[in-house]
Order: sequence, then C-alpha cells, then structure tokens
Amino acid sequence: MALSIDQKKSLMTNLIRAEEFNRMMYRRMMQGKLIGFYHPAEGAIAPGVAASTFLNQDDNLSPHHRGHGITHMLSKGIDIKYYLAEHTGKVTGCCEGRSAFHFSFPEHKVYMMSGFIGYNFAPAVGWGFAAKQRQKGQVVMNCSGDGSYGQGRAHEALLMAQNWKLPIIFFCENNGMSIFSTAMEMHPKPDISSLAEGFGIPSAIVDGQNVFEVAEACLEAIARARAGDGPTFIEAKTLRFNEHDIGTPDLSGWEERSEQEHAEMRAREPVAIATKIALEEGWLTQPDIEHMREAALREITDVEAFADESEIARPPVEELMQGVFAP
Ligand SMILES: Cc1ncc(C[n+]2csc(CCOP(=O)(O)OP(=O)(O)O)c2C)c(N)n1
Ligand SMILES: [Mg+2]
Repeated sequence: MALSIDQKKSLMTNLIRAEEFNRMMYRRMMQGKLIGFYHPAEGAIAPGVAASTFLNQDDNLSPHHRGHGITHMLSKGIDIKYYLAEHTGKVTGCCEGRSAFHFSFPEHKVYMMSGFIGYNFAPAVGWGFAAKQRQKGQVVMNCSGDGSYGQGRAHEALLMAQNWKLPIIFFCENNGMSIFSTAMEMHPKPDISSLAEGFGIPSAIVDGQNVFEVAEACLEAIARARAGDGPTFIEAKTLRFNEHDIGTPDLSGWEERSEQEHAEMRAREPVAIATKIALEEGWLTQPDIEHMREAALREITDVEAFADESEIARPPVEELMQGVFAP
C-alpha cells in the first residue's frame, strides 16, 4: 500500500526518535543508571516503528523485547518518560518502578513481555477473538523475534487465528539470532514466514532495514484485518548490531564477525537508508532531518530529567514477599 508523504514523514520522525532513545538507554545502562538490564535495538529499530506508527490507540500491541519495546511504544504515542522512570526504579514509572522491563501500558493497549519469549501468542488470540466479537475494526499487532517461533503456542495461535479469521498481524522481527544461536540452527527453513503457508495465512517478507517497505506491508495487513479478512504474517528481516543484552558476551554474533561483515552490517543502518530515500524523493531536506534529530534530543533531555528527579521506589518488604513461597 503506497505511503503518503505525511505518512513517510511520521515514520522518519519516529525512526530518528527511536535511534536516539535507544542510544540514550545504552548510555544510561553503561552509566549504571538503569535497574535490570537492556537489550539494545541498534540496527533493529525500523520494524517496531513501522509496525506501530499507524495503529489506532484502540488496537492491541505486544512489542518485541528488543529495546524493551521502546521503538514500538514511542511510535504508538506513549510518553517515554514513564518507560524510563520504570527502568530507573522510580515511583513515577508505569508500574511504579517495580518491574525492570516486564511492564505494560494497559491504558494504551500495549502489553509487554513476561520473562518467556513467545508468551504473547496466546493472549493475542484472546485479544483477536474479543476484537472480532466487538466488531469495531480493532487489530492486534503481535510482535516477536525469530526465536519465539519455536514455541508450540506460536503454532497453535497461527492455527486458531486463521480458523477463526482473527484480526491479528503476526509480525516477526527476524534478526537471524536468538542470543547465541542462529536462526539457521533453530529453524529448518530460512524464512520463518514459511510457517504461515502451512496454515494458509497470507505472508510477506520485507527488508526490515527499510522502514517504508515494512510500513507498506503493515498497512496492508492492518487493512485486511480491519476488513475482517483474518491474519497476516509479516517477516521483517533485520539485524542485531550489538550483543544480545548489555553484559552478555556475543559469542556467536558481533564479536565473531569479520571486519568486512561488520562493515556490511553498518551499511544497512536504517536511518541512513531512510535518509537517502527521503532526500532522493525530495520530501525532506537535510536541515529538516537535523531539526527532527534536535527535537528528539530535546525530548530525551526532558524524559531523563523526569526520571532522574523522581522519587526512588521503595516498596515495603511485606509487599515484596506477597505470593512468594519459600519452603
Ligand atoms: C521460553 C523462553 N526460553 C528461553 C528464554 C531465554 N531467552 C531470552 S531472549 C531469547 C532469544 C530471543 O530471540 P528472538 O526471539 O529471536 O529475539 P531477539 O533477542 O533476537 O531480538 C532467549 C532464548 C526465554 N526468555 N524464554
Ligand atoms: Mg532474533
């Protein structure tokens, strides 16, 4: 589905914000300013932006864990100060600073991950079923990595979504890696979307480094779902520039790549690709892009000030012990 110039500008704005916010998270992790840990999204920021920018507030979204969903959340219109305050262990965080990164924004219909990859497939079927009953054209954007498609529940979800023609988009952010394992080791076929064929679900493979290409496929899938035509599977082929999470050695990834492989990856950097397209097509100038970046950096200054100045969460010990069983 062809994008309008306004749609392309929205994607560009969110892509630059995603790049800068992910950098901020990486920096703050290294500065010891985050509780928990962080799964950096460098190289993989375009899929989440493309999947989330054109959702309605009423649509359900489960973000992928890379970047702890930051690319998806900022694109759906969530104020990132509550995300950062949560990661900083502050009472102003979206879960009052109790969650590290297993949090949700239910008021925005954004549901974050549990500790289990692929957790979101079963709830997605439930949300899709509910959306179909309501008949208000809501969709479910179900984002996950290549790694989660080994889960049995992913296959059950594909089956039920297609049988019941549920408005679900199975959005696979395939970076070719699951921590230390490659997708080639984990799956018998190179394209995860080949799973969809077995269930008769229409699918598309897109260049996950090109935010516009991914967004076109998402808009088509969203339109199909809203029209009652059932699920779509989108596989965005993307990259992981950094280690799996900060602090974990990158045993079979980045550290083992040759200089040439590093250079080839860096050449697929999503903002550079989008910038080239925007300038060539002539709907943005270099100063426009610089203004977008300045605006993103100003937003980050405010977001960090909010998180830093908020009060530390100190839940009472009795609350922490609730529901904990120690034999
Ligand atoms: C059920 C389950 N098994 C294993 C893990 C450990 N784990 C955390 S992230 C991850 C890799 C996920 O890979 P993928 O879904 O491709 O996302 P990526 O991290 O590559 O973006 C694994 C195996 C887990 N959290 N849950
Ligand atoms: Mg992966």
